[in-house]
Amino acid sequence: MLVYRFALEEVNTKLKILNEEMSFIQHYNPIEHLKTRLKKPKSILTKLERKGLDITVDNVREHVRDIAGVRVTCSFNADVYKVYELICQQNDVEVLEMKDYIKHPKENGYQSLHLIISIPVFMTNQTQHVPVEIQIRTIAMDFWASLEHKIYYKFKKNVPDEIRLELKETADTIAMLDGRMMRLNEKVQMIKDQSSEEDDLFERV
Ligand code: 0O2
Repeated sequence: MLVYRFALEEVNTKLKILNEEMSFIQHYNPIEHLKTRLKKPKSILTKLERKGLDITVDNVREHVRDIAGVRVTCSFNADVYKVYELICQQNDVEVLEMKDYIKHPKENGYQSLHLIISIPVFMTNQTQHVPVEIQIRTIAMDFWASLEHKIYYKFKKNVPDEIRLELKETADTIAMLDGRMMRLNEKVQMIKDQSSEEDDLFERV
């Protein structure tokens, strides 16, 4: 598990640096919050069983690519894609897989951008390329996802239809709210840009 912990720390530091650099240079930070987790051994075994695979080290390495997980929350969906772009631009990162549940939401309403990346971990006598799962979503959708996850496990995956429907409706409301907040932010940005252009003009006159 050690190598996964190292990979997790590397990705966490990388994302923190990118965010702080953007905040310093552009006075804007796309990441609101970062959270890391290492998958528990029991959950790793459950995942292998779910996939119908034998419990071997090779199968874990090849088929369980979310042992190291990072969750990134952003204010707006535009920031989610900005973070994705920043990750893709990193020379030492290879994006192995991307699932866009924002453009293609899941049936239950879940919206999030999922990446599996590979990052090199340099140790004393070897370099290992370690997979890390990165989930990027809005704060509002993260709130929904954490409640939905709890409900899913509370009902042992058999969520009653009435609750399933209500969850879908709340996910749709959140998607609508995310859209409105993003448009509002764009409007504010436009007004700010216009007023700074007017200030410039006034100074030159
Ligand atoms: P846990 O307990 O959170 O780790 P794969 O990993 O590719 O074999 P899958 O399900 O095809 O499996 O990958 P996907 O769709 O990218 O989902 C990976 C993770 O995203 C899940 O991990 C969840 O954490 C989260 N996720 C996916 N769908 C939903 C959803 O509908 N609701 C919520 N709340 N979270 C979701 P695990 O291993 O399933 O679970």
